[in-house]
Amino acid sequence: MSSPPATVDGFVREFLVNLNLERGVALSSATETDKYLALASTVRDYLVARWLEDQRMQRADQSKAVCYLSAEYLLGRQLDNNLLASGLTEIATEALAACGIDIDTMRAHEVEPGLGNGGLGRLAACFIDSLATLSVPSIGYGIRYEYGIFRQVFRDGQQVEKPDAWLALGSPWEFRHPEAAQTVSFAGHTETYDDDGVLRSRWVPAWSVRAVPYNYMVPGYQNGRVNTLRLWSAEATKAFDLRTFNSGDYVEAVRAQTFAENISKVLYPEDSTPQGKELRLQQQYFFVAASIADYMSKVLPDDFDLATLPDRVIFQLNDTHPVIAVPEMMRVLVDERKLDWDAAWAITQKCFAYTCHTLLPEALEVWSVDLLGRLLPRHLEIIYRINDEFLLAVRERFGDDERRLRDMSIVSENPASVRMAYLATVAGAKVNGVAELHSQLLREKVLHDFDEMMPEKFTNVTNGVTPRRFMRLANPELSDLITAALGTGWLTDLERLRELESYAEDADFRAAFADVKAANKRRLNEVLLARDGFAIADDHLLDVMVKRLHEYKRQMLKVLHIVTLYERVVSGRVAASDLQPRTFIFGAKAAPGYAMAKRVIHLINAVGSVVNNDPRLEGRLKVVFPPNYNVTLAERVIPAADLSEQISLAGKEASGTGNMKFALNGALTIGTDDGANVEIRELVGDDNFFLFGMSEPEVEALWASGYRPGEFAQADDELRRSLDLISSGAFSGGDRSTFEPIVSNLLYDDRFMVLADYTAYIAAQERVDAAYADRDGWTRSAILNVARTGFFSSDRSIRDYIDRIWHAQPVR
Ligand code: 9GP
Repeated sequence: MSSPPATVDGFVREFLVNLNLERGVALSSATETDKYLALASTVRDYLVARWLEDQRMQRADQSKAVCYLSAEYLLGRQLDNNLLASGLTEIATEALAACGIDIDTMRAHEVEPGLGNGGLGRLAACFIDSLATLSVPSIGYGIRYEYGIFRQVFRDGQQVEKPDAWLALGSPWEFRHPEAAQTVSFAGHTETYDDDGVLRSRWVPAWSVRAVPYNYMVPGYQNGRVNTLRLWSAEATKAFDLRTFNSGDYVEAVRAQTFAENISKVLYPEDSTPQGKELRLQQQYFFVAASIADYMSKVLPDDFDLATLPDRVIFQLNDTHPVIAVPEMMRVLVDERKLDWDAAWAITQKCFAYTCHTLLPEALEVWSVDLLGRLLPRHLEIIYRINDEFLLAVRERFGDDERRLRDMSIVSENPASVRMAYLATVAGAKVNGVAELHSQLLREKVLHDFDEMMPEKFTNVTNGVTPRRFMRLANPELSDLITAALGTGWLTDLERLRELESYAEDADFRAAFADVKAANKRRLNEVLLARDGFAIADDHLLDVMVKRLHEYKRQMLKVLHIVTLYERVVSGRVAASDLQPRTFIFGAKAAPGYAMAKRVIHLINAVGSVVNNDPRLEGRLKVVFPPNYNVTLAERVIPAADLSEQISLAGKEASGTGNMKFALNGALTIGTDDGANVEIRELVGDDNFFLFGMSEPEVEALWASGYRPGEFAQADDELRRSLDLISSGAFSGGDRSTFEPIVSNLLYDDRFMVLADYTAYIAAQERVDAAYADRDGWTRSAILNVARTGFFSSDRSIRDYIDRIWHAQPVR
């Protein structure tokens, strides 16, 4: 099969064929949706020949493949990315113009698939882009949620969640493959049986669903490679239970169908605490069981020697969500393929590797033995056996150290539960954290006993982001400026940005760089005006905090900064004219069940409406909080930012990836020594980064000595005034109760120690103001941020995974 001719005429022809034959409409009567869908089909047509060829090669090829198992992929819009990857952007723009269509309206028409919560899901999307760009044989496996991350709207300043019906207009980038469906079973019981003299166990499940795959193309950047993302959708095994239906009980028949389909109905909108437990475990098992069965049946020939499986595949576990794949692999090898336990375990231990993405204990998933036993009884048996054998090994190594045996046990008591991170650590060939500090803390704290026993398993791979989406597509003007300076090639070799260092000393380049930033602010304004009806002033420092709303990320510290500036002016201690004009942009979704996070959203909006409308500020401070922060909005906000807020409590943010995107787009960071901030600061230098706050050891020491937040409020007048102002009802129409829970939490509880870092944060913000007053100096620092952060390309992360964990090879 060959692709249509890569010319404007060829593209026009293909587009019209798709519009006429697939959509069944003429150009003159086509709606925007018709045109968008025909355009997407056209782009697909150009990619499909390569895709089929790559699939064929991957099947035929003996080289090792990476199966990336992730419950989330936060893909962002596809059209522009696929045009860029296939080198068709210009041709498509001209071809559409010839048909009287503006490509920007097509871009705007696309609904992004929000199949992830935040950083973890976006990282998975960056990684599959890099895997394709580096020509690594790989497949991404996940879930095709019918509803992605909820759409956030604000009502009276408070978050309201709306369903995200991203499939409503059709989904032109996917290919449904019912013929490749797998059956995934649940519940029931286990039994032993005599298999030709060998006593074996087997699982007799109670019910099953069909897992139907949808394939997405993942094109590499202009290298002709197209990998696959395979997302599973749950369907009832028989669409309608005919017998029940014929007997007249169609309600019951439909109920069965709904029950099955629920499994892939909705992305769990939780960032770091597992909830909705049973359905979530169903989702996890559903997609990993389907993926393993898919891989084993599609790729491996019938006579395959399973002992060599580790030479053919590595399953990368993206956080604990897919870890149930470990006992599933054991079940397949032992129960279905009839391997003995030791042989199966030796294979399994080489076929998995585990990435941990958190340090928060509540984000390390734990499943109750009761639930596991009900839903996956055979898997529970297998986990018990893995644990028994592991504890024997611990005993062999450390003797009867009861503390160690208790703390390292995969199955914990009271309440009886399975620690999935421990299971992954015991089973995985490698365990990695996602930034240097995070990996170090994993070894020293969260998984310390495991590190003592098997230090060779632990490694680090610092996260990265794809420069194709987050520089070339999000910031075309900066990309053009860089290309004018360095020539092409830097988008796939991001360390080349180093060559920009000398340009930081070139006044013309600095002026051009500043012009790009100004243009990006105008581009952001276009979006904000259209979307939310407001815009930011040109001369304001743009101070941005966009990420999930979580107490550990400390949006409250940012709020206290704003309230402090406001209080200084309204109390008359500072003249408004002495303020550095600033616009604060927030973007954040809170998990629907996370009350404190939702209160903070309410407070940000409330502070915004007071600050934005108080004439005493003379318009010098503005707070904007566009709802529904997503990848599409990130692509506009990040390139426009001057200041990137990365202010989590040290030791709590595993890595962050937003921090990298900002630095690569020339924003300066104000940040704590946390996650990948540490590496950003080391690379850009202290002069180009605003560091503040306690280090991780200081945090630990303060916590151990007994954190008394009230003492910090006593010691800092401005902090007390700001807290008092919030408590007084100044931002809640005089009602003192609305935000009282936030203030008392900060004063009496707060695990995330906002008040302890307040004074240092305010001082650092003053350094920001002073630095911004020298605009040319600021621009120099911004250029150095871009020049020195090429390390954070996800291509480099993938190379690190290849070298340190996968030992797979690119196949060109
Ligand atoms: O919180 C981490 C974030 O710091 C990291 O950048 C991201 C990707 O590695 O993963 C997040 N973790 C989770 O979402 C849950 O573990």
